[in-house]
Formats: sequence, C-alpha cells, structure tokens
Amino acid sequence: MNYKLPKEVLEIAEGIRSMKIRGAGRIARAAVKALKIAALGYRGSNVKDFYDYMMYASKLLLATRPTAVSLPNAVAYVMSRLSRNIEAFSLNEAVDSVVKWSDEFIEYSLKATQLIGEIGEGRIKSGNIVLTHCNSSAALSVIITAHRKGKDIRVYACETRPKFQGKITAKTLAKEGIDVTLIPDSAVRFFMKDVDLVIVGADTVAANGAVVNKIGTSMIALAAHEARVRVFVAAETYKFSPATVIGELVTIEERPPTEVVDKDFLRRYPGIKVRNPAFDVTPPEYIDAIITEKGVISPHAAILVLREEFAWTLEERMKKLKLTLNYEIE
Ligand code: RUB
Repeated sequence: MNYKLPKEVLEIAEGIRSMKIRGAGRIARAAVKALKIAALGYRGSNVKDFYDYMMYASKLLLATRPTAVSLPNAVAYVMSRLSRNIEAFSLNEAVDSVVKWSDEFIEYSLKATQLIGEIGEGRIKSGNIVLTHCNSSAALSVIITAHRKGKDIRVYACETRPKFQGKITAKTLAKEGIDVTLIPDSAVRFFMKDVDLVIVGADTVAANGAVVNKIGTSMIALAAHEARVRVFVAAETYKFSPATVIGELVTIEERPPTEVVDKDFLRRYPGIKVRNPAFDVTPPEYIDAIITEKGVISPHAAILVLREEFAWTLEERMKKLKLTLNYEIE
C-alpha cells in the first residue's frame, strides 16, 4: 500500500539521494528526523496502520543511498523499538515514542562525534602534519579538538573528486584558524613523506575491521602504509555493520558518470565508458586504529563492538539462518 508522506519527508529523502545531505553521520540524523516528521504527520487513527505507514517511510529512506550503514542502523534504532512495542501501544504512545527515540538518536550521534574528538585528539602532537580525505565530521572533530587544545598542527585536505567534498573540509578548517592546504587526490603519495598521521571517517565498518569510506581512501592508506604513516579512522559505533557478521557484503554505490564528465562529453564520445564508484574498502591491515565514542580499538576488535552494540539484531539474524546450536544433552 502507498501512503502519502509529509512533503518534508520526501524532501529529506531526495536531499540524501542528491547528496545535498551527505556524510554518514548527517545522513543518519536526517533519516531519523524524517521518521519523526512522518510520525507527527500521520493522519490515520489505527496503530497497526501507523506501523505500516512508518515502515513505508523507512523503506523510502533506506532506498536513497546504499553504502553508509549509519542509515539502516539509525532507522533500525527507531523502528526495532517500535516493532517490539507496537502490540502494547495506543496510537498516541506510538507517535510520542517515535519522536522520543528519534530525538534520542540525534542527541547520541552529536555527542558521539564530540567524544570522538576528545578521545582521538590525544593521537595528535603539536607540530604534526595530518592528512584527511573527503569531509568527515568525526575526523574533523578530532583535528579541530586538537587545535582548540592549543596544538600547532597543519592539515593536507584531499580535494576528493568528483564531488570535491575536500573543499568543504578545507573551508571548515580555515575558518577554525587551522593551517590547511588543499591538494589533488593524485598528489597524496607526493606529500605523504611530510605527513605524520592520516585521519579519515567511515561510512561502514565491517565485522573483520575493513573500513568503507570515500573513494580514494584505500589508495591513501596504501601510500601511508608504504611510508609507515599511521592511519586512524574516526567512526561512531552506529557505523559498524551487523549484516557483515553473517557474511553480507557492503554495496558500493556507483553514481552517475555526469559527476565525472559533462553530458556533452558523453554525447560526443559514446565509445568511452565512464565509471564513478563513490566508496572503496580499506583492509584492516592498513588501519592502525578506529576511534569510536567508546574508545580506541584495533580494527580487528570490530566484531566485539558489533557483539556489544548489536546483540539483539545479531541474534535475530542468526535465528533466521538457523544457526542456534543446542548443546543440551538429551
Ligand atoms: C562522505 C564520506 C565520509 C563519511 C564519514 O561521503 O565518505 O568520510 O561519510 O563522514 P559522501 P561523517 O560525501 O558521499 O556522503 O564522519 O561526517 O559521518
């Protein structure tokens, strides 16, 4: 069944799809905000119908971009709670609870980004040169916190083609009064000899500690590995993917070729194929540590974070796979 959703919900979904709203943390917060707006805009009178309507809104939001697990994790934060309580709820209780859980998630997410800054800044020393890629609020939180604590740092910000999110990073850092240099992505190895540490964000962390982040991250990690430069990933725990525990692969979004070349180029050279993957995977061997709001972990400890944070969903997923073994002796 198709439901009529408030205009603002459709605008948020379109904003995520078109990347007007971007970055894994922001996407997650925008999605739960959309769920809250949807709940407040419900015009029916039946609690079961309300649940179906909220599922409809959730599916619309989940279909916007496939890679950042923060999106399904944020939607699940609200919807799994709703699903567990729906039988006992009146309609008013259901609406109020969605509002409460959405606000709760947003508050947690903002606090987590701040905590990552406080925990991670200890890894930066005065005089260090830091390299970052794309535009990650979590990575920026680490860099900006170090600067605000009086550390004298310099930053190389990669342009991040084709969408140039590196320019947003450079502008934010310059506004903070941080010495920042914007460099083409292809110049990373050229500058790596000067760099003390790399800090990037994450869209998804897999159970084996592999990190999915903006395209180019794995190449930077490779160059850092070669130059023996440490690589840190700043990621909230809701960027860890429970689906990867049962072997699901992370879908890498491929965006339109028109983000790389203009329409005229495509028309004039129909024989040229243009590909535009938006993310890549950095293996855990190239990552020194992941900075979460709950502490700094080795990428190989990702499974422990998943077991702690997502025990409920892991159990459900295992049951579906019928992986529950019975050790009782008959
Ligand atoms: C953004 C990107 C960011 C992560 C982490 O990609 O790869 O590094 O999402 O960001 P896009 P944050 O611009 O395609 O969304 O730390 O802000 O969640």
